Amino acid sequence: MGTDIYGIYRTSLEQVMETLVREIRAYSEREKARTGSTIYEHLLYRIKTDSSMRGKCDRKGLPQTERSALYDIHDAIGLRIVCRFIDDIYTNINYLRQLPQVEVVEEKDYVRHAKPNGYRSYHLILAVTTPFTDVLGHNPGRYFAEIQLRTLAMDSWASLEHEMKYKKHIQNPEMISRELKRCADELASCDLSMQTIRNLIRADNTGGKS
Ligand code: 0O2
Repeated sequence: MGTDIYGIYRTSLEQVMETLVREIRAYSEREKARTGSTIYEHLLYRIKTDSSMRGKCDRKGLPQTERSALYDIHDAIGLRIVCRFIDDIYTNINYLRQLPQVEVVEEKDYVRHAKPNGYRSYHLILAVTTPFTDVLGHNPGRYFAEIQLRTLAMDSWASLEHEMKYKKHIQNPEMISRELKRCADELASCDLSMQTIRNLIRADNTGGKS
């Protein structure tokens, strides 16, 4: 067995991830108490495996070092917030932006600007300031985390598409890509309809009270 690419920083990585998870869960609990509904359906998180990180270093032409894994590559820590409605994605993002010790260093809005294959998701790269040393030897340190935010529909599509990408014996890849894109667009249309329905219900409820 080789050495762990994260070396002595693995425990710190885990602590940073656990802190983010705790903050996001606490926010969801507060929102539930305030509004009666949760702000996301699932919260998933992982440290990228040693072999997957080594593979990513190779693909990017980087040496398999701690510095590549923790400084040049930004998704050693990955969280996925799966929401029921599109608006909830942006509500969660606004919350993440105002967290102390957190800076958004990169973002990609594949929700409003889907990838050509139909992939939809909002990606944020956060730099988290920590009371412990980072791979550059700085203290306070900076650790990166990638947060992916998507709806349940976008998430189910991405899981299936990801699985199919690894099936090497697809007979008609052009047709499959076209069909996957069509499904992604149909699901996006459903997401918009569900959002509209929720807005209508909320407007009715507000109207009833005034
Ligand atoms: P894994 O194993 O899921 O972590 P970079 O992250 O810098 O290498 P890129 O492409 O600029 O590359 O980043 P981007 O677009 O933000 O995508 C990062 C992650 O989003 C990917 O991580 C996937 O998890 C997911 N993703 C992006 N595009 C697609 C897509 O078309 N289909 C699916 N199913 N997922 C996608 P990794 O590192 O590739 O893999």
